[in-house]
Amino acid sequence: MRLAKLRLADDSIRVAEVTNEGLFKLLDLTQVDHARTLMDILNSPDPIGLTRFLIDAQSPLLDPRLVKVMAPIDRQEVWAAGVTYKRSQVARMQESETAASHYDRVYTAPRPEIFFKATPSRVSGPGEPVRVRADSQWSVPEPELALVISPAKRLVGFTAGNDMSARDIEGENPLYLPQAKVYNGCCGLGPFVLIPEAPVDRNATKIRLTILRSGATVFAGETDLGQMKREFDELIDWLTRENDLVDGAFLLTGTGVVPPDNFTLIDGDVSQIEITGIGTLTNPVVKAG
Ligand code: DO4
Ligand code: MG
Repeated sequence: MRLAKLRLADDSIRVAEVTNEGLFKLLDLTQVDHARTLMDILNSPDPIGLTRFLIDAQSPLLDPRLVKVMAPIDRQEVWAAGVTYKRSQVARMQESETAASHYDRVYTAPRPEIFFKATPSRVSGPGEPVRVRADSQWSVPEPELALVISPAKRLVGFTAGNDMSARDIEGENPLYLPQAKVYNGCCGLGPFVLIPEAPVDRNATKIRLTILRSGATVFAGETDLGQMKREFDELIDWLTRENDLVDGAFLLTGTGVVPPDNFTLIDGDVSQIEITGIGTLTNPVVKAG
C-alpha cells in the first residue's frame, strides 16, 4: 500500500491511498480522534488496517493533476546513515585527505555512521526546490531509501530521500559534516510512503538517480538495495539506542550512487530519484548567490 500527503485545490491537507494507476483515494480523517494526519496513521499499531478503515467510500478518485503531492512528513525528525555502500566509502576516501581512514573504518565497524539530517522545515517535497549552499562549489544529490520509523521504534514503511551534500565542505574537514549536510532545503522526501505487505526483495529494489540540465541527462546512475551493507533493523537499533523518537523519524540509509568527482550540481538542474515500488522524487535544484 502507498500513502500520500496532499494539498487540495481548496488548500486543505489530506491523506490518500495511491492506486496502482496513480490516482488518489482520500481518507476521512475526521472519523478517529487519534488519526488526524499521515504521521498519526504511520505511527499507529496497524497503519494498513487503519487506512482501510478510513478510506472515504463517498469520495471520487482524484486525478494527480488536481492536487499537490507534499513531502510525507509532519513532525518527525530526519536522520541519515552514511558509508553503507562500498561506492560511498570509496568516494568519501577520495574527497577527504585527512579523514580517509575514518570512512574506511566506519564502513566495517559494528557501529554505523548516523547523523542528524533535517527538521521538517528543511525538507522539500516533490516539485519543490532542493538547495546547493552558496558557499559550496562541489555539491551532489544523494539518492537514498528512507525508512519510516514509528515512536515504538518499528519499521513502518519506506520513501525516497535526497541527502543533498556539499562534498567540498565535508571533504575539507570531517568536523564540518553538519554544515555540509544540514541547511535550508538540504533534504528531499517523497513522493509516497510505501507500506509493504510482503518482505522487500532487496536485490530487486533499484535506486536510480538522473540529473537533468536544460532538459538533457548529465548524469544517470543506479544501484540496488542488495548492495547496502547494513540491515534495516541494525540501523534502527543503532539510531534508537539512548534516543527516543517522540514523533517517529525518517532514516535515510546512505547512498550507493555518486556522480564522478568532476561533477557538481548547478542552479537550474533537476534531480530525479526513482525507487522501485515507491515512485519518483523530482526536485529542481537552486543555488543562491
Ligand atoms: O560521512 C559522510 C556522509 C556519508 C553519506 O551521506 C552517505 O554515504 O550517504
Ligand atoms: Mg548520504
